[in-house]
Parts: sequence; C-alpha cells; structure tokens
Amino acid sequence: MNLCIVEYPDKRLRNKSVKIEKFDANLHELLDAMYPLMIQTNGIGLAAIQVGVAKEVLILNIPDEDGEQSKENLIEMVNPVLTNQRGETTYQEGCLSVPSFYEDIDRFEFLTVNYQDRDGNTQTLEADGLLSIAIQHEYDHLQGVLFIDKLTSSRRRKFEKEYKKMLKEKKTSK
Ligand code: Y12
Ligand code: CO
Repeated sequence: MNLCIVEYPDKRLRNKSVKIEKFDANLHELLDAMYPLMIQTNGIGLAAIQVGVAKEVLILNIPDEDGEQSKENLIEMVNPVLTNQRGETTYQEGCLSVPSFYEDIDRFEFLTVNYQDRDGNTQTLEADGLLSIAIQHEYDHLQGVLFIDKLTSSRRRKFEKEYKKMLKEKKTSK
C-alpha cells in the first residue's frame, strides 16, 4: 500500500472519519503502511485521514527518555473514545499535514482513552504528558479538526499568510 501525507489546505482533512467495523486484512494493511510513513517523515503521531482514509484509525509512537522511537512503544488505536479529560497543559505542537508550522496549543493534561486494537480487542489507556497531548491531537483529526483551528483569530490570520507564502515559495522552487 503506497501512502502519502495529505497536507493543509486539502479539504479531505475536514472529513469526519467513520468507525471501523471489520478488523480484517485491509485494516492491518493500512496500519502496516502508516507506521513506516510516520517514521520516515519524523512523525510521532498519524491519523488515517492524514493519508486520505476517513476511518477511525490512528497510530502513536512517543520517543522514550533517551529520545529513541522504538517500535515496541507503537500504539495503534481503532475507534478511540476519550473520557475523563482533566487538567490543563500547553505544548508547542506540529503536524505532518501542516509542515513547518509549530504553535503552542492548550490541551487537557490527563485523559482516559477506550479503543480497540487491530484485532478488535477493547483496550483502556490512561495517559498524561506528551502521550495525552498526541492522543488529543490525533483524535481531533478523526473529527476533521486541525491544531491550527485552536489558534486565536489574529494568530490564525498570521498563520494563513505565512503558510500561503511558504506554499508559493515551494511551488516556485520546483
Ligand atoms: C505533540 C504534539 C503534536 C503531536 C501530533 C503528531 N505530530 C507530529 O508527528 C509532527 C511531526 C512533524 C515532523 C516534521 O518533520 C521534521 O521535523 C523533519 C515537521 O517538519 C516539517 O514538516 C518541515 C513537522 C511536524 C504529537 C505530540
Ligand atoms: Co496532525
């Protein structure tokens, strides 16, 4: 399966993802193709809609204390539901679908997520820190929401201007 990252302002990023009903070879093929793409592009989280597939699937691979991104720590979530969100935290977020842009975003500090794994088994995970932030960021993708939607209107205007300029420069350098 050959996948590539869908980048803002592509409208597909606004699609709402639908629940997975079949935990079959197609799902496994999608998950297996998302992982190397995320690693090659230096990502720590990727939602299926970012590769143009509007299904409730996301993967996360948070680096350990030594900054190592080990496949042992890969988390695959299907049909995630967030509960028990509490506390406040701010982190400078980035997104593979919005290249070269990073901004401080407010999130819940803690959460519980109920999800299914690739075989349809129900799982529960309590998260804090970077994992909690990444789960919220990727979960937003499943609703068609991007981190730039959370900027103040003046910051968003500035972003749109800078991003347009970046796209224009990219186009002329080709
Ligand atoms: C905290 C905040 C946000 C998340 C969501 C997952 N985000 C990413 O994985 C972002 C990755 C990313 C990688 C980039 O590539 C390089 O740094 C080489 C990047 O830079 C460019 O596009 C030029 C931007 C974002 C999880 C946790
Ligand atoms: Co993202």
